[in-house]
Amino acid sequence: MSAIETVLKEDRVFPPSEEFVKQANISGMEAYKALCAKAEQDYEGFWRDLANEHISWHKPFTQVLDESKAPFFKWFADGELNISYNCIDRHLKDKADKTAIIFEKDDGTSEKITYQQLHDKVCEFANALKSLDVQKGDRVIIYMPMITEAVIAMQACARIGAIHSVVFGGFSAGAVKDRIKDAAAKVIITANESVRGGKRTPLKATVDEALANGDCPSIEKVIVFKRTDTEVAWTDNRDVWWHDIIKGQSTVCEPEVMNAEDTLFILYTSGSTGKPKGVEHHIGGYLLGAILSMNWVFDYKPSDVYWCTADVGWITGHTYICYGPLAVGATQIVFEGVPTYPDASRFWQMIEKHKVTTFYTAPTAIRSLIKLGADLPEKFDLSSLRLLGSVGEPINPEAWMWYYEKVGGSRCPIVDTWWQTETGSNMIAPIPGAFPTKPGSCTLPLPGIMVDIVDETGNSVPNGQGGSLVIRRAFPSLLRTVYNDDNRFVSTYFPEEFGHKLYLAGDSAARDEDGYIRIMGRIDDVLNVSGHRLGTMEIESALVAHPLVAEAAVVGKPHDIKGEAVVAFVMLKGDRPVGEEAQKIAAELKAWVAKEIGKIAQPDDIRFGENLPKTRSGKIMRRLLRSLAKGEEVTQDTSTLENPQVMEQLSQSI
Ligand code: 7RM
Repeated sequence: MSAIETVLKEDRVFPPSEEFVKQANISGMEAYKALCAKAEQDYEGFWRDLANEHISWHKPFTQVLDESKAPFFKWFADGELNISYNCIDRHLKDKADKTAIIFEKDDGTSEKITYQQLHDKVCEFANALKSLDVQKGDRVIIYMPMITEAVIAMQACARIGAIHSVVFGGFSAGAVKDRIKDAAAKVIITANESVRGGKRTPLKATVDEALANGDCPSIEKVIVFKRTDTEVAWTDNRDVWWHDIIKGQSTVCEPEVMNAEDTLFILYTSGSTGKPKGVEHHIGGYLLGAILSMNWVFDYKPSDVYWCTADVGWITGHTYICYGPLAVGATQIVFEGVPTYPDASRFWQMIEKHKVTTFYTAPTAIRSLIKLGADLPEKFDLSSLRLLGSVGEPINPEAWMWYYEKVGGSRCPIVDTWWQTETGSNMIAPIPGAFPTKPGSCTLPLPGIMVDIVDETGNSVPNGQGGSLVIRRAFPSLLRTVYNDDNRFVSTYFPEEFGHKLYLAGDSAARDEDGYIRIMGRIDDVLNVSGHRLGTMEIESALVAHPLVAEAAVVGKPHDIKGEAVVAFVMLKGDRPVGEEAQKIAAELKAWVAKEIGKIAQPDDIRFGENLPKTRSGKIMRRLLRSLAKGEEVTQDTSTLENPQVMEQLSQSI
């Protein structure tokens, strides 16, 4: 059976229960089809009505979509709003005392804050930022643990019109430095330490390292939140404590009136070439995507206790922690810890404790929890759950079934949500009160999202055939550009090969006989390790920056828990190392990559060859390396190789 046939053979179908359908925001397939039909017939009218219904505008827009500079699209371009007002202030008249955030610390204690308290804290911090001369349009880096203050910092930036760029707390000094420089950020917000899984990570020291040697001249201030009692090195005139700068600040800060097309944030993500790209999202369209998916996909109800386990360092944490849940006025959990601490029942224990109704996590977490304790969920009362979500990578049918039966009690629909940093919000996902679901399929596109699967010429492929996933029309939450690099935006996402007209997602996919979509994986050199996006080029650049390394090629291989694991093929400048020497250098290179990029990029497997397999024209044969990484018998003809003897060397793990 071909890969596509294997993927499409799934025939288990799970319709939502009658009870779920009855209470759903969108009930039944007809309701879904009616929305799709409206989008087909009157695309602009469809988005106009939704934007008017769901967003509180300071000044209403008159123009819906401006395509005059395509693919640089504008949405609601003359509208004015503030996203922090939409996430907080507009709830105060009837939900001031409703819990906005339940913060669960690593140690298992928790604290709640109401919408009124969130308002006051965001205003205080926004005023503090202003006192440091942070102005509309300035870039602010946020390098924080998963604590309420990370959300407060993001909301405060949005409130005063500063552009935030959150850097995941697991990234190294080198990665922090690259992002500060690309964004020319004025301020960085961090904490002395983060606390996860009982372990502390020194964030402030990493910031110091990034800023050392005057490498980041744009940075004027470092704001440090005191998460633990650990002392940190201090640079007077540059470093300020969070608790000091909020002292005496007013709890009122008028939201800055922003244009719908002003930039909300930049979030760096890996691509197939070069350094990470600064994906740029603008306020109005992004907010609409976040709200609609909360209602359509997460079937949001005011009584929900919503929990997305992502980190705010990724897009999922932006849209489904910082903005989406707050924009609809939800009560949500912000979790500082990890799923396996103090043990593998942490998630289930927290669902019982906080009576979580809506739970959104990643397949890699589900797979690791199955491995560590498949029977643990039944020890807890998970009856509060009514909806489960999955994001970040394809979910294998076995993990889907376990999630459905053991966690959801065969009662909760699973929304397998396909989307990307670039799309801002869910694109292909079940509408849980309308669609029957199938394990491993993200099902059908949301209303108004013109998804297609095409061949090299841009023509749709028939059901059952694989192709490249594209989106045929611009939609509000799509990225607007790559920060400082309009050319890269066009060539990556609206390439020439499709006449600059189709948004190219970079994934391959296929539809089954019902039109249900299955994502097969990336078509470019991007790996997905535990749901984290990593460019093979980035890891290769880090490796060749090591003094011993002459050349390196990185590929992925399938991994039970992580989805994909990183395999690096390395040629040293000196002789090919063997035995203990090889082990020592491999360990050194792993540590090096962790330091250059972050632990998530560390190769699982390093193999040394006296060369890499190349064609006679000098191209590294990646397809061959992928076979070697998987431990497959290499059936390809290697006779055209410049250096066939290296195949034997590179087939061995050390
Ligand atoms: C949200 C997020 C995007 C890439 C994307 C895919 C993969 C994400 C799914 C998925 C299969 C899914 N943003 N991906 N969700 N593959 N099914 N439900 O993950 O920018 O970090 O990554 O992740 O390859 O292109 S991301």
